[in-house]
Amino acid sequence: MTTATLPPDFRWGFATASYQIEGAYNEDGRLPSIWDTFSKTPDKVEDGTNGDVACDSYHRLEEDVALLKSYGAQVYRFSIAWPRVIPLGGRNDPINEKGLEYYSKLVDALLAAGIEPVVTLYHWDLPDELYRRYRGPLNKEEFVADFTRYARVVFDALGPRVKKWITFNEPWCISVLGYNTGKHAPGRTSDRKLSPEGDGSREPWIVGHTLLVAHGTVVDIYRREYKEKHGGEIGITLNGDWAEPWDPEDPRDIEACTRKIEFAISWFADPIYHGKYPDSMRKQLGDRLPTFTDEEIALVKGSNDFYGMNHYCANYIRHRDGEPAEDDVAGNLDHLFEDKFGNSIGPESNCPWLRPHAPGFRKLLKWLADRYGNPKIYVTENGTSVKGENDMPLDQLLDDKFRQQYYRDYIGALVEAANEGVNVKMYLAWSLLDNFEWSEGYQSRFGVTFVDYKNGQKRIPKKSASVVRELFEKYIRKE
Ligand code: GBH
Repeated sequence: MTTATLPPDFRWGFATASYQIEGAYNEDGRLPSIWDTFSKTPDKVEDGTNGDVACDSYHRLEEDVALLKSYGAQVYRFSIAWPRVIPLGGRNDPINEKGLEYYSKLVDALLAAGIEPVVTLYHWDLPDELYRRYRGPLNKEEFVADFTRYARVVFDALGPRVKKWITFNEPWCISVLGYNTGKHAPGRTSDRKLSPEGDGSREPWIVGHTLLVAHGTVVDIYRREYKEKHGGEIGITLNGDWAEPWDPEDPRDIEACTRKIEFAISWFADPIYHGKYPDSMRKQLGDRLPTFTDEEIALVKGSNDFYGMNHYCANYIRHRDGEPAEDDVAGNLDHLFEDKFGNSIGPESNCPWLRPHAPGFRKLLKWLADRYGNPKIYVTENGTSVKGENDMPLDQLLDDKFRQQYYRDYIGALVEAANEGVNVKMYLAWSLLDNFEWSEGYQSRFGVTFVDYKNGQKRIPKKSASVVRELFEKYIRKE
């Protein structure tokens, strides 16, 4: 057991996202997002489900806040559904006061319960109309202008009460899953069996660029017009997992590990902290990777008050020989679960991509601190699904030993990183509730709370909820 501790100002809690929990897909003026459309397209979601009802959180605001309070959470991260607030999405389209009211009530209820809200502006539910009009972030000028107006509307409505803002959740996922593999909305890819439109070799880089410029633009507005009077801070959340070399003796695999993290994380973090895209990406992608104008990079560089970190797992990485494929987004390498000697990176979860490997969390925190000048880090997501959880008898499901161990190991690794000087100040477990797990539907559960979808979305705490609490009560110093 580690003896290291976390500073008294460290905060912890839970995270969710609008489309994954809210339901009420057509109520009080909400119009479809690209996820409504995508999930209702045959074969896009594994179990054929969607977010029409999800956890019904739109109708269970008080219940969810009470649940958070009962868990001892200090912070709750949720996202705002743009199509609730501006149903058509655009800068000249009407604002839906009813939509804003829901979030306003949620913020009030959290504050009354002594829980700090952390608000994500965009967790993937783009108004469908903006996709129809101009293909969303593929159109930089339109998207930046519309996102900017949306952000202002939200800052005006919630600003003084909300002190922590996240512009985008995981621009990598938005770009790559939405515009290269097509596994997420809007499902664009070069594979014509999957999508009638799309160019996976160009579009993800354009989309990523748009998201960076939109982030930088909104941060600039926040800092100039809101920061002083609202006293808050703003950043972006990036996903990124750890990489271990397949052959620890092969310098090409070691280099591939760095490249893998650069393609996943530094794609966005380098422009924000260093003012340029990574050399490894420029080298592989040439002019398919856009360039920043002077004006753009002035907005993007230095645009994080904190680094939002989503982290789940690790892979062994093996370099590939030869030229990368045109639509390669990973840096010409393979992601593996076993190394050269047959060692496994970690046990199976319920997600084909997720195998816990807690030492990678400490290593990645350190890597980020070293590369980006020890920024203030908020861990905005970390958690796991459990293999077969959906089919377990309830008592076994509620005593979620695999998830409890995951949190012990990962929160332990976080504490070690903090002890080594990494400036990490917040930790949010993913997720408060079992919820709509995107293209995996409801088969994979990430909650510390069981949601009984067959029984009116009834919530029942899993044991991991109290484990997370006990860990932070043990680790956070009192003074
Ligand atoms: C997060 O993404 C999301 O922010 C959250 O909404 C989600 O519920 C949570 O994770 C759990 O999944 O199989 O090749 O398509 C985590 C980062 C990166 C994890 C992409 C899944 C899929 C790779 N994600 N990855 S692939």
